[in-house]
Parts: sequence; C-alpha cells; structure tokens
Amino acid sequence: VEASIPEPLREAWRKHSAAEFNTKEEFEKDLVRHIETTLARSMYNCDELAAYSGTALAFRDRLIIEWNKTQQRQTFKDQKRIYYLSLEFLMGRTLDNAMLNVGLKETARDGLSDLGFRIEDVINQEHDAALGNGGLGRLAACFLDSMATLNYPAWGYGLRYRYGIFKQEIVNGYQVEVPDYWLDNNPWEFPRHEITVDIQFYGNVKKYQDESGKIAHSWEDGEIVRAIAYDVPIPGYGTKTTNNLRLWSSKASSGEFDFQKFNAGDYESAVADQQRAETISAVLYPNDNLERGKELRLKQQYFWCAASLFDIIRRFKKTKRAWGEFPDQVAIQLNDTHPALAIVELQRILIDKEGLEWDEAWQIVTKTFGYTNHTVLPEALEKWSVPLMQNLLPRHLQIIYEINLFFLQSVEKRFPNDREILSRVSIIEESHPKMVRMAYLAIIGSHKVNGVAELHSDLLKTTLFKDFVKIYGPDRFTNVTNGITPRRWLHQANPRLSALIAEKLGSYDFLKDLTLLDKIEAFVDDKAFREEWAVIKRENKLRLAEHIKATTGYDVNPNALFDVQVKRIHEYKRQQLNIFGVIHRYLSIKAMSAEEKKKVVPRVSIFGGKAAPGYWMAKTIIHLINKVADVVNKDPEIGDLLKVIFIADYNVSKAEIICPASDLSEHISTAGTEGSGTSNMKFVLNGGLIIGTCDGANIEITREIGEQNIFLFGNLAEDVEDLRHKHFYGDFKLDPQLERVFDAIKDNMFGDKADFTALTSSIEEHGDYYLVSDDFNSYITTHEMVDEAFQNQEEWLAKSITSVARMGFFSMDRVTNEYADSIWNVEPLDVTEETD
Ligand code: F55
Repeated sequence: VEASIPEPLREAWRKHSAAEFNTKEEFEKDLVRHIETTLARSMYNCDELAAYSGTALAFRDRLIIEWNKTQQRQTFKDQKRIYYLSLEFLMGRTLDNAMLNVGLKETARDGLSDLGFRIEDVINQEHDAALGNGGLGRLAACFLDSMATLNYPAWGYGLRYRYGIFKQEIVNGYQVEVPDYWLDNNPWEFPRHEITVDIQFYGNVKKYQDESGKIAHSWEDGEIVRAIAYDVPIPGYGTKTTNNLRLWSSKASSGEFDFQKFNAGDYESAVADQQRAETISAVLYPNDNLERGKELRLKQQYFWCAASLFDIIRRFKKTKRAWGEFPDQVAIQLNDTHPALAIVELQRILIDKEGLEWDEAWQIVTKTFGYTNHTVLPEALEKWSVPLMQNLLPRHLQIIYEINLFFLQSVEKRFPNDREILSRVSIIEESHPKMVRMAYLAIIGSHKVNGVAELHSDLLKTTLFKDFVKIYGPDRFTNVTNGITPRRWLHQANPRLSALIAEKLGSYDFLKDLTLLDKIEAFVDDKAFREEWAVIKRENKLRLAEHIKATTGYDVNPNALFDVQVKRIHEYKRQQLNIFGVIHRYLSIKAMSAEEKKKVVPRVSIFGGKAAPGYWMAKTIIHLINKVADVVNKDPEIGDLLKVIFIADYNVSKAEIICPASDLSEHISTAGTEGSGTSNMKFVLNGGLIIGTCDGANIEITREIGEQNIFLFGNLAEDVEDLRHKHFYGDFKLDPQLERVFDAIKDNMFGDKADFTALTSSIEEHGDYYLVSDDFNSYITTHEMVDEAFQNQEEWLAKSITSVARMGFFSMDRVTNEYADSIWNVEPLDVTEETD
C-alpha cells in the first residue's frame, strides 16, 4: 500500500501533516482555535462547558494523530490482533484519563489557568460514557486501557447505545429511572459513515447444489439493517499506542426513508421501518446478572456480532492469507456469552460463503475464540428459546444443531455407557419451549474458558461445567483473576496518593509495573510518610463529605469511620445484610447511657448502586436504606455517632471520588456467589480496609495483603449448600439479633412495615437463600472488631499502607499479560520502529 504513493506526493503530505501540541503555548493555541472556530465562541462567551469542549477537542486531535500512526504500524507489522467483544464498555469520563495517559495534564492545567479556568471544574463538565451495568462492563474498559498501555494490537467491539445505563434519582426514598442521553456533543467518537455492514434477520434457508454437486445452504429474504461504525481512540499510558474501540450503530439499510413506500404515500410505515432499525442500538439492557430472553436483546447480539466479524474478516482478507492462518492472525475474546453467536456466525461464513469443509472451518473457529465466564448464578446464564431463534436466525439455529450433533456424537463415543451425560451437556435443553444454552455453545466453540477468580474458576470446574471438564480434560479451563487499571483507579482518582508513592519510589514507574508498590512497605514506620498518608485520606474524605452535603444536604463528620458499600444492588451482594447491621447499630446506640455513648466510634454508612428497573426486591432494599437514613440522620439522640447516606446515581466518576475516601468497604456476598468483584481491589489500592466474606477475589486479596489486614467473616462456600438444604427442610432459626432488627421494622420504625415485608419474609419464611441470618452474628461481631481496630489509628494506618504495598498482583496489566500468554498467544507490538 505504502509503496504505491509517489515520493513527491508523500512529501506534500508529510510537510502538512498535523502537528501535536507539546508545550503550554501550543496547547493554548489549539484550545483557543477550537473555541473560536470549531465551537464559534470567544473569550466573552466561553463558559466552563465550552472550555471543556475546547480542551477535549485539543486532546482529541493529539489522540487521533497517534491513533492513525498506531493503525498504520499495526497494519504494517501485520501481527496477530486481539478482538475483545463486549456488549458493555463502562468507560466513565475520557478527558482526565487522556491527559494523564499522554502525560500532559499539568501542561493543560497551566494553560487553562492562563485562560481563567480551573482544570478540575473543566473535567467535571464531562458526561460519563456509561455503556455498561457494573463489573463486567468496567472490566472491558480496564482491558482496553491495559492492552493499549502494554502495546498489544487490540480492538474492542461493542454497541453504540443511544441510551446508556439509566440515571438514578431518589424520590421519597424510591429509585426513579431517568434516561441517559449522552451523545450530544460527545467529542470522543469518530463516525465512520463509510464503514458499514448490512445485517440480515428473519428470512429462510434454501438448500441447493453448488457447481461441484455439493449440498449448500443460503439464507434468503428477511430484513436488512445497516451497521455504521463509530470509532473511539484508546490511548495507552506512557506509550504511543492508541488502539481502537469500534461501536456499531444501527440504521435502516435504505437510507433516510424507504423511498418506494415514501413515494407511494406510505409515509408512516417508512418512518416506522426507520425507527425499528434504529431501535436495535437504542438502549443498553439494565439488568446485571439476569437474562430475560427478549427478542430485541437477541437482535442486538447478532447485529453486533455479525458486524464485528464482517469487519475482522475484511481486515484479514486484505492480507491475502489462507483461511488456515486465521487463528494465527485473530484472537477473539468473548466477554461472557453475550457474543456467543459470533462462534456460529464465523462457522456460517466459512462454510456457506467461503466454501470450506465443516471440519476445517470448525478447527479455525475453536482456535479463534476464548470465553470468559463471570458468574455461577443460574438466573444469569443465557438461554434463548429455540422458536425465537428459529424465526430470527434460521440458518444459525441449523448450524447450532449441527455443532451439537457432532459434539454429542463425540461424547457418546467417549462415554458409551453414560446415558445421562448426553442430555446434561446438550446445547439444546429439552424443555418447553426448547432452549439454546449459550454457555455450552461458548465452551464447545472456544479453545479456552476462564473464570475471573480462583474460587470462581474452581466452582465452574466442579459444578456448572463439571461434565465438560470430563469431556475435554482440565486444560480447556483456566483461571485469570481479575484486576483493575492503576492509571484510573490510583493515579487519576487519587492523584495525591499517587504523587506521594512516586516521591518515595523516585518515579511513576509503578503505574506501569504495579508490583513496584511493594517498595513502599519499607516506609510503613516513617513518621513523615505516615502523616502525609493520613492527611491524604482525610482530604479525600472531606471531598466526599462535600459531595454528600451538596447532593443529600446531610453533614457528615470527616473523623467518623467511612463505611462504604457501592455496587449494583442485588440480593446476592447482600446490601440487606449491611442495612440490617446498621439498624442493629442504631438500636444499640439508642439503648446506651451517655457514658457508654462516649466510647462509640462514629460511623458514616454510605451506600450507592442501581437496581435493575424490574428487580422489585433490589428496589425494596434501596427504599429501606433511604428510610433508615431519614430516621437515623434526624434522631437527636444519635448526633454524629451514626449517619446513613445513600449516594444517588453511582457511576464511574462517582466511584473515583468514593474509593479514595473510604476507611472500610463492604464486599459481603454470600460465599460462592460473587465471581470476583473488582471494587474490592479499588478500595484497597486507595488505602481502605475491607470487611468481606470468603468469596471471589477477596480470598486472593487476603492471600496477598495478609489476613491481619482484612476483616473476614461468615460461612464458607463449601457450607452453603448444606445450610440451604437445612433451611429448606425447616431447620431454620432466625438469629436473635436479627430478630430485634426485624421487630423494629415491624414496629413501623422506618415507615410502614408493609413496605418491607418482602425483605423480612424472604429470610424468615422463604428459606433465607442468601444466608443473611446465618452470617448475621459473625457480621456484627466482626464490625465490633472493626470499631476496635479503628480506635488505634496508628495500627490502622500501618494496615492501610501495608495493604497498598501488597496490591501489585491486582493490576490489569498482569491480567492482560496472562490472557495474552495463556489464551490469545499474542505478542506486544514494538512501537519504537518507524514504518513510514
Ligand atoms: C450484565 C448482563 C447480563 Cl445478561 C449478565 C450479567 C451482567 C453483568 O453486569 N455482570 C457482571 O457485572 N458480572 C461481574 O463481572 C465482574 C468482572 O468479571 C466480576 O468481578 C463480578 O463478580 C461479576 O458479578
């Protein structure tokens, strides 16, 4: 490609090639130019929003220049690329991250200040890109940051939702959902109107004989929707690499209107077609860990998988390689089963369009895909009804049946005496209606399946996917414990702590190799260092206190123990356990004498998180938290000893304020239910201690930081089944302290008791599936140990510093390298060589 451009032309291009700003002067020039031309403003009418837009545009210019060079380099080197398929990318804000990653935040701060703006105010103008629900979506975003930082040639593929996760408002204690329209003047995406793929739905399958007499299939008729690419540049930290996130948007295939219908006077139906097409990428499904089997969701999945695969194959075909080399050029990672249809789509393209034999095609497919499982909760495992799929994707259903047939034949051969195994491992569940089990499809179509923390991966192997371990052997299953990017979750969220660490270590190298943090353990007894550490935590708490005051009107005491639980609201995550614990504390304080009260460690219990709009029980938990807050916060007998705060609309940018401000955070899921958890890592990395169950990554955090630095409580995963069994057979006795709490609720202490019957009766009467009562005593006792530990601030500080020093393992860079080695077989690309 390069050689075809004559030298004189090249010279002209090079001479005028866009220049990147590097100095403050150059930044100011770009900034003012964008404000005056792109935005048509001036110094007389430039508000903070315009200053934000101008700054974003100046940085966007830089990113896109590096993006172009990166894409050229990657095309030229032609190495294997990673494609990360995820229906969710929970990116948060981009500007601050971009400034830090390219190393020009201080330059921008000075430049903005010259023009009369505070950089923090400018950064706060940005709207979060919230194209995700929770941990799964945020993990995808951390992957992108890390893959770029480590110079892996990698693309993310997702959907460009017009509405991300809803915004949450709290009205009279209830969650109210408000649409999140985020696309107006979003400077971070580049529409690629020329990059389109037409995607087919419905229709029917024709069998025919090809020229050689072979039976072949073609998928005909149906309806076509057009996918349009929008590209988002992903800069790495301290590297030139700027990767790409490609998001697909849906449009009617015939352009603005169907002109035939339009001219025939059928205006309404033309508009309706248009709207139906655009509906596909209109909205993110707001459920986490729940699959509802809606047709539109399946449409989203196929639309995005088919567009992404077409794009990947188009790129591969330009290299003119043989199909057999596809898995040497392409690694596709499936973020949960949401993109599992990509397996079927690749097989379909190879056999129906490219004329490969089934077996050859299937080899290519399985070598290409890897599948990450995030949960063992049965209600989160995707299943699609066969009739639904038959109608929407008739050819794909045929291929799934074929995949299943060959698979079951091989199983039957290996286990001829096991009659049960076939129905257990079949992709098709023989229910009414029949269902396609997407996790089984993903396992069968991938060469590696991984869980996200050790306990979780072990549970997969011994329970959910046990039969598949027997069939494929243990090597197809592996563990890669999750991590977080230290760029956003330490450097960006907690700049002062990052600076203090850098000062002690002599550089910011730890942001690229987080294991270097271990060197700060040597300063755990250094008085000045400890004081500085404590001051930073206090400043961060003050900042959160300001946010709480501004959003809730409540004053909280910054000397109190800030006890935080922020995450999606779910029964398995047990926010109900936490709020029952808070009520217990409230009742205890109220029963105290003035003398006894003096010994109480003041607390602020902080909650945040969204409930899926259709998840009644989760909404009830939010309601109870807010009602308890109303009562406790206004009770004159309590004063500063206890405050309860619900922070509305928890999202990535709020997490960046909350994580650095916690003394203690809660990761208290019923043992064996949380895949990994990643906020646990964010809190510890920011110097907070945690209270948690032996679940998910809590176990490995304990192993790394030492059990003297964490507050563990509750039953173990291995005992959960027995306890549930006992409850089921009537052997259930409500914990007496929890009974006191329930009595208070039933006395209407927090408003009408009827509002909370579902919550209490799920425990007292319906088997306490999440073992709230079984763990209550241990939870309360452990909180008493927390109080005691907090009274010794010197020891608490030592725990905080030691823990941070030992968190190196949880860097997303370690995670990315493990995937690269054990799943993708991909090497980083050398960015120092010139290609031009
Ligand atoms: C979203 C949609 C569906 Cl249909 C199912 C699940 C989800 C979802 O948001 N899952 C999710 O966030 N899972 C979490 O993934 C994290 C990253 O691996 C884990 O740390 C966490 O334990 C797990 O619950």
